[in-house]
Amino acid sequence: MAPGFAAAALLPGASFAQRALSTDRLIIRSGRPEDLETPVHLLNSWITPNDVFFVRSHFFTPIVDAAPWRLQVDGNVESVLILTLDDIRRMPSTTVTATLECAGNGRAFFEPPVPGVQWRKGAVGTATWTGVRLADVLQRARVTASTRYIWLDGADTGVGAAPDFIRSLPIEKAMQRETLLAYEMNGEPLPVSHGFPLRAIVPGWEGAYSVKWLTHLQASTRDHDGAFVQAGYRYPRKPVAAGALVAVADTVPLRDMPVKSIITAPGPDAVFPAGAPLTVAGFAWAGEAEIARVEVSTDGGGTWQPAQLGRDRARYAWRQFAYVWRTPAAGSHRVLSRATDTRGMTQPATAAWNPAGYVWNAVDAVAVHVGTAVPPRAVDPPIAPGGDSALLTSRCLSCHDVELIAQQRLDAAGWGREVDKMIGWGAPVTGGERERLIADLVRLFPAHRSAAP
Ligand code: HEC
Ligand SMILES: Nc1nc2c(c(=O)[nH]1)N[C@H]1C(S)=C(S)[C@@H](COP(=O)(O)O)O[C@H]1N2
Ligand SMILES: [Mo]
Repeated sequence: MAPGFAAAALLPGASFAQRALSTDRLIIRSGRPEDLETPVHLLNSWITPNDVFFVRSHFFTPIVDAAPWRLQVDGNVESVLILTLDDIRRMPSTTVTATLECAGNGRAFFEPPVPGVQWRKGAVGTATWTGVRLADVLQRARVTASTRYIWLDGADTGVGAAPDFIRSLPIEKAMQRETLLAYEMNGEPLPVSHGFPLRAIVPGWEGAYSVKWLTHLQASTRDHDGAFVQAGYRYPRKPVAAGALVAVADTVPLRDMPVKSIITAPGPDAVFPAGAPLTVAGFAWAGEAEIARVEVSTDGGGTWQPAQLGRDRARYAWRQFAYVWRTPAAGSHRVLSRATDTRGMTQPATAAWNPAGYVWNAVDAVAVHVGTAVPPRAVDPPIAPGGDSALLTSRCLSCHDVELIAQQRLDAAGWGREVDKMIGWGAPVTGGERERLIADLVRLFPAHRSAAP
């Protein structure tokens, strides 16, 4: 039986979609589970439309029927709450425009490569979210004074022996006015891929706090002990050497996101006629801080000019920026953007390497060609350079598609760690097969490729 169906059996009232969002406009990093990236040319408005908003889902997308669905609020509370969607819609509603970015956005740019979805620039978007304040729900349940964390769980369940996706939100952030349980995204009911019928929105913090398909909130005096709190979404306490292995004890949970900007136009390797002005545009955001300024360099970082910031703004939303380059000379140029936030932090020239490839926030750069053809580039070898592996087909493709494997850029040691992780999560690999499988992975998906475009 396909794992999707086994998982569905565990959760009455939910079925699991093979792929809930049918779109040919997003970059499919993984079709099953759904990891879909927005190509930068579609990031061209302050609000990102629902049908092009990136999707990041660890497991199969649950299709929840709104009628039997309930949100249960329990744990360290004086009155356990069980709310229907109508109960929630009858509470006072709040609307917040907030940017959501996956902690792994930009992972593909880290060297040496790190395992995980190889996002480039587009695991980020901004939407207007409508729902109720999480604080209002917690007050209704009369959360007791000793509560320090709210555990958030959704209707998705881990495949195989992989752990459930449960996140733990510190009570101070849970009580903030802008922290929502949202049922609408850009004025429409939440799309299935974005968490229908109810999701958390935790503005300013990395995306994984914004738990989708919410079913259960639990107030607790302690942090949750599951893998998505104690192992995932953590960042080294101190800078580490590139490529180092870091013990969990030397990490802290990721929360707020640092200052960052991306150039969305021109796209990579765009060609322009000589003699015409050229607009460099994009977005900048800074977690819980605001953007103070964005600068653009058209000479590879030698000099910087201020960009104009767009008028649209909200406390936790990105700012659009634009810079008109009036007199680009003929030739190829490296155009950069660099944002500074109200905390005084500026994007670094290169992001600090960390084993999970989180928070890539280096100054952004695109190559622009004026009055000239795109210079020929070395062509990367194709993702799957032919060949086959019966072992891979039979042992690795029951829980996810091959693309999640093919996009990695790992060496034998890196593949060994991945295979061991998958065995831990239930991949049926016997001792004798392990080495053959690693050899197949190294042969089929060589490490020394640049990340997929
Ligand atoms: C029992 C289910 C299961 C099997 C079988 C399985 N995987 Fe996975 N795999 C997962 C899950 C769950 C994820 C994580 C999905 C996520 O977090 O987005 C994952 C993710 C991955 C990733 C992405 C990087 C990462 O660590 O998140 C790679 C690479 C991968 N698997 C390789 C393999 C290989 C190679 C095999 C065969 C040995 C395999 N998988 C078999 C469940 C499985
Ligand atoms: N239940 C559940 N919620 C989840 C996830 C998930 O896998 N399961 N992924 C998280 C991550 S890692 C991110 S970045 C955001 C992405 O939200 P989106 O898919 O609406 O863009 O959802 C978060 N909420
Ligand atoms: Mo994420």
